[in-house]
Amino acid sequence: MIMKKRSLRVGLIGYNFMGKAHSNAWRQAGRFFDLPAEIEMRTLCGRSPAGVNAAAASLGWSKTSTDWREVVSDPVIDIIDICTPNDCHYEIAIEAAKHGKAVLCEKPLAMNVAQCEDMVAAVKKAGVVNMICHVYRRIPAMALAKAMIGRGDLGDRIYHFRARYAQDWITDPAFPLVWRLQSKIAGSGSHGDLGAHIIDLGRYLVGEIKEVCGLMETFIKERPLQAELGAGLSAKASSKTGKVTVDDAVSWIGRFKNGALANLEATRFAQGRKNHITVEINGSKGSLVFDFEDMNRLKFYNADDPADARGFRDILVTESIHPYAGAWWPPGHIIGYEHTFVHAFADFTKAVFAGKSVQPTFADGLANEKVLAAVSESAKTRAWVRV
Ligand code: SOE
Repeated sequence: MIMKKRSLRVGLIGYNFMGKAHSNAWRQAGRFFDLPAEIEMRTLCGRSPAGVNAAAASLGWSKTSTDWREVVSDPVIDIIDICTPNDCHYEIAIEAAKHGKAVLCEKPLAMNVAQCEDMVAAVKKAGVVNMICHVYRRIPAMALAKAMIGRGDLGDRIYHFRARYAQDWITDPAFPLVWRLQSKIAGSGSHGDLGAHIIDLGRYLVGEIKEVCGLMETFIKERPLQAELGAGLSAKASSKTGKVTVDDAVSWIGRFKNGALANLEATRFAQGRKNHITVEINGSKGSLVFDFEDMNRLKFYNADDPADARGFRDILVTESIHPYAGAWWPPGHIIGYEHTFVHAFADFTKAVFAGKSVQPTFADGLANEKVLAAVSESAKTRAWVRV
């Protein structure tokens, strides 16, 4: 369905850490990218009336609601953006699709493969544009890596995809049992929260994954219950305790359909690692290396360089010819975390206007979920599992 409107109205469900990142991106996308439609930040939705009103005032939303059903059925809204905890994605996305809204959903897409399948079927049936928020695909260095691999800079074979996503915000055993540590709300722990992102990068850069063999660990099995949620990922503990029902860390190896080997790790127990994503890809003619803490750079080794001058070259991905970079600042004036959301939302807005979904779609969310499920099964059964 091609949009005729010159203005697209957004309803955002959820206003914590991700809600803030999404609000910023909705505000910035049309200011830095040439979009075919104006974005109107119409309604912010959340459970607490005081919380949602305060968030709307500071983040720039015109209206508020405490009832997501009211927002998804509001005829003036074109786009529903879902930033809630994982257990709500399913119901909200399906209802939004039924009401003909374009849907943007945080990752992981849902709690399990069956839910993801239903969500893919719902957006397909409704013919609505859909996207899952794996924003790290839109780091200019990652988009450049994709282009370089596509044009053969690493050769005609990829041998290895190695990726690690490491954080340390729950290493203190006194850190409370927030929703991200409860399987009934989050589905899984570091696996779906962090691992999903690097699985998505692997599929984006190298291809589909065929089989996996993994292990998972929950280092701290009991924690104080949450008394109060704070800003960002912080929370206050109460005196009662409860069981941690998700993984703290996961490691796995696997094989892509094209024969490349996968080696991935996601953990929230890497002291000193705050939001550390590293990727290394080795091909028959070269390698690429990326580190999110230095996200404006991509390292490239070209085996065809003269033998006495071979080595990793350091590409500062801020030239106007680089993906997304031209929309921002002159070369060398670097960008950060929040820009990845702006890039995704600019592309999504263009897609909604054109009536064509843009990657990563809900189908990618489903494909990622199948890998997550296969790794979980492998960790449980201690065997290789086909995806
Ligand atoms: C918390 O671990 C978190 O906010 C994730 O939920 C995001 O997906 C990740 O990109 C940053 O860390």
